[in-house]
Amino acid sequence: MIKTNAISPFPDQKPGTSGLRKKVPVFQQPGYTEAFIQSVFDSLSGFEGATLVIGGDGRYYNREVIQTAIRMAAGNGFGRVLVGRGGILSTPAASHLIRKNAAFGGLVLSASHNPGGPSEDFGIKYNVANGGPAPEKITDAIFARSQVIDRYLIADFDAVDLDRTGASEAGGMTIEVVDPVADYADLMETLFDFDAIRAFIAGGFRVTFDAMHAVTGPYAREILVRRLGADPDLVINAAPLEDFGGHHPDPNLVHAKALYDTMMGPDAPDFGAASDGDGDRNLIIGKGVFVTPSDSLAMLAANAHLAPGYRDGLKGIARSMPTSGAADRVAEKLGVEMHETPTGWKFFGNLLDAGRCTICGEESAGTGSDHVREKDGLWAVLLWLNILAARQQSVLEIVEDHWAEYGRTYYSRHDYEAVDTDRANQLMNALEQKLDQLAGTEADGLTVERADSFTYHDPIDGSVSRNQGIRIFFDGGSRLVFRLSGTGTSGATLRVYMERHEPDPAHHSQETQDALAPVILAAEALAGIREWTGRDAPTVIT
Ligand code: G16
Repeated sequence: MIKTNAISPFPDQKPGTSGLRKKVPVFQQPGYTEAFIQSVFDSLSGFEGATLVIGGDGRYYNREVIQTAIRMAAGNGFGRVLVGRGGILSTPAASHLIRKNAAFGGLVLSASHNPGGPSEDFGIKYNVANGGPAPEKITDAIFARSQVIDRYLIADFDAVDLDRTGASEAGGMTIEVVDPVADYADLMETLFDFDAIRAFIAGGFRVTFDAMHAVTGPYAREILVRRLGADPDLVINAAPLEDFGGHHPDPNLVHAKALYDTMMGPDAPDFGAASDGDGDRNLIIGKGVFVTPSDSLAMLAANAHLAPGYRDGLKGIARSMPTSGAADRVAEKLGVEMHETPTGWKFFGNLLDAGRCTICGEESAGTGSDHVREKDGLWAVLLWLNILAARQQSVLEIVEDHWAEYGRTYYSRHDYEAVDTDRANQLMNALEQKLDQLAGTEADGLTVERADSFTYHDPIDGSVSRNQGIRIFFDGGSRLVFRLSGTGTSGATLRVYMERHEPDPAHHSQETQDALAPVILAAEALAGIREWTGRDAPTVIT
């Protein structure tokens, strides 16, 4: 039986950089989750009888929302849902399932790298038929609908047993609980030379992977341990937990500090990596060397042809605007297109669909390719391993070779988290007001060459996205970017991105913050960060 339940709109259901992210108690308000899912369905058309993929990162409240989403899919007329066993699907695995099964779309339940638990974060994201996050025109429609929604449709049937794979019928719909790992692992085998990686590992190359008690544990065990022979004791925190063991499942130098310390220690394995809550981010650390995400994108792009899936070369490279220009130098050398998009993986979708780029990446620890339409943490790990196995070198050798050839781009991001929202907006407005007058002026020793607010013109569908961050370019090639995060759930997070290119190998071994000191000083001089935020120092430096 399908019920129509009356509901009132919630004012705060505007999807951010990657879907709707709120604290669990917000989602637990009566009707809140239902209102958002119904707003998603009401913004789509033509899904009668079609397939919907549903899965999440296993965080607190995942199972409850999955049951609701299944019943609402039936209530709204979907013909079939595919659900990951245990309610689990990593974000890239969900993207692959949508594509492989020609699904209409998918609901991905995740707040990514944000903490989980009864008073922590939850999230819902809608992905379209290409497997990628819904583009802005759909997220805008979802928000508009959420402001006037007055009812939701839900079928009435018993909770689905999420822990047993197999198909059942309920509410006029087929419900298939599927192995969350197998299809994804098989896809990875088509892209990478598993024999070479297995032989490399068997030859003594030691790999450690920190799943951060999040979704990638089962994927890492199947792929790295069972299929590639990595030491199971070095795949750590591999049991997914609803609260990620009380940590932030954010693979950066703050939240994956234990891995970093291991990799800098005397008995470090040869290769260390971590992934986030939903498995789309990656952290890469070689023995004694951290690879910044911006550098990782450039190095993966420069060497991708060594993996079977990319043997024919790249069609192009894309990066988000705040990501460093390191990959641009690779694109130039390869003679392929380089695209600069706003922050948000959704902006890569059109380029990938149109065959305008093969590899994409972001400074926020995301890298991926046209194999799915999401960034993909384990994919990045496997491409690194494939390159290492093919070149028979260490991470450090590959990094130093790359810098010697292309120069080193020093890069860092300073985050000021949970800042008062009004103050953060005022800081951005004040900067914006003076953009026109900045060229030629000096900021604590650096001269501004030009400054603007980034606008993206999508070359495929012609859409225009404005106000995507403030860029300040200095004489000599350094760059500063200011933006407010679209993924936080408390107050505002100010992100300040700094980069400086250094061509001379004699200057490639500076400490990053030292190398960027002039740009850091210029940021304070231009934006008055201390005064606006009331903070003396960033919350997180990556
Ligand atoms: C999401 C988006 C990414 C973005 C990141 C940070 O990642 O998919 O494209 O770079 O957020 O965004 P912001 O700077 O607005 O916080 P994830 O891994 O959180 O889904």
